[in-house]
Amino acid sequence: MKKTFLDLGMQPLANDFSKKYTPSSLKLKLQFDTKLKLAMISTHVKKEKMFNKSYPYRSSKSKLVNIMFHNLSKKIKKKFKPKNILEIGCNDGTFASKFDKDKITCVEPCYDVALEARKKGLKVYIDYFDNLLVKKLIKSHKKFDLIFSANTITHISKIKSVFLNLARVLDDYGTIIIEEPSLLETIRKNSYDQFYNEHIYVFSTISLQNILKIGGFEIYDVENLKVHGGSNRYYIKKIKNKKIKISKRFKRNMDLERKYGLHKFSSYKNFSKKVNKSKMNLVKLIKNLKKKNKKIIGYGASAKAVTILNYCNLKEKYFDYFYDTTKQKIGKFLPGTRIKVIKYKKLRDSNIYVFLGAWNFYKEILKKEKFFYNKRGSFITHVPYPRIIKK
Ligand code: JHZ
Repeated sequence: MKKTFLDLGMQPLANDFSKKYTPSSLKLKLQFDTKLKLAMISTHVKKEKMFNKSYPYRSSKSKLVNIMFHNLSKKIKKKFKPKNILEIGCNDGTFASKFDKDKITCVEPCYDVALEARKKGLKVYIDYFDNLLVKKLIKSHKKFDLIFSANTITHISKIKSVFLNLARVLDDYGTIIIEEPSLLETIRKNSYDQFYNEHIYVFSTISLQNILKIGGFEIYDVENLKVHGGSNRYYIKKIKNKKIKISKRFKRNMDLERKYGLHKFSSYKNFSKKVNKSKMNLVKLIKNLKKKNKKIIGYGASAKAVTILNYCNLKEKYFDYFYDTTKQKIGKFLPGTRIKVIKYKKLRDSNIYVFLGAWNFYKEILKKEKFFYNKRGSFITHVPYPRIIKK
């Protein structure tokens, strides 16, 4: 049974950056599946509408993501010594390019992004990871001994079939490593903006373990990561593979999540109350600044920022523009608003207020904007509660 716990109102497709104004036409509610203990969105958009030629997100844009992938690739080479790797959702090849090109096969459905990965010399199937592609992979490849996927599995609606397919292409003694936003961190940070049309699910260790059982898998280790506002890196094996032991870290994560009540609907109702309060306080903060004629801009036209602005109905009346470094977003409207995304310039004017659309890269941004911060320029964030940050 699915029980609704939060209504995020009308939302646009969070990555639908366009030169034309696109209204928010998607009803977005958050639900809890009482059987799988899984948090998810209520309306699932067709994958072709979300992940296509014009998809703007590029993983290479963040220094932190680059460093994390570099460190992980070193660890994988040392610990697993993989001979045949599959990456699902390789984006522009930021992770895959850290490996020998003949050892890794990639899957990426967004055409332009996939071409960028191919330009790096990678073997990329421009396809969705579905039954058809899995048939192709089985025909032309040996089974994979390591499968990696970052921020992709939660984007696939047919979650059970994903793991059934993974069971078909993974060697019996192989490992799957997936990175996804952490539900526990989402709740702790009150970062409700982790839920939008692309994030169909936000996993807890508890819910992922329940889903995995369906494909004959189990988690054997979990690492907590700071990236993307708090993510988990799950290490997964086939249940029948008894060579690998279940780590203490996995058990600790499960215990902590139970302590926070992630297996109980009442916890989601509490989260919902906190989110409503956060919305009220952010709206108040922004409106007060506007009453004082302050200029407010956004920094980082992230999918998360789109979700916040649409949920709080804080649009062009309040924000002059959003800065972003992504070529594919510049000159376009932030989805569901008439706020223009413009090419990023170093912050100079310390009288303006800068809303952190990319709050998850706060440390990286602070380093870049030392001048602004040292001149007592003001940032605004909603995480973990709405406030102004200044030196
Ligand atoms: P960022 C995307 O979400 C979409 P988003 C996707 N669904 C997902 O799961 C995660 O990524 C992984 C810009 N920026 O990474 C770049 C600057 O301009 O938080 C991005 O447009 N200057 C696949 O969109 C945006 O901010 C900077 O200094 O929520 C950040 O988006 C930095 C650091 C970023 O992901």
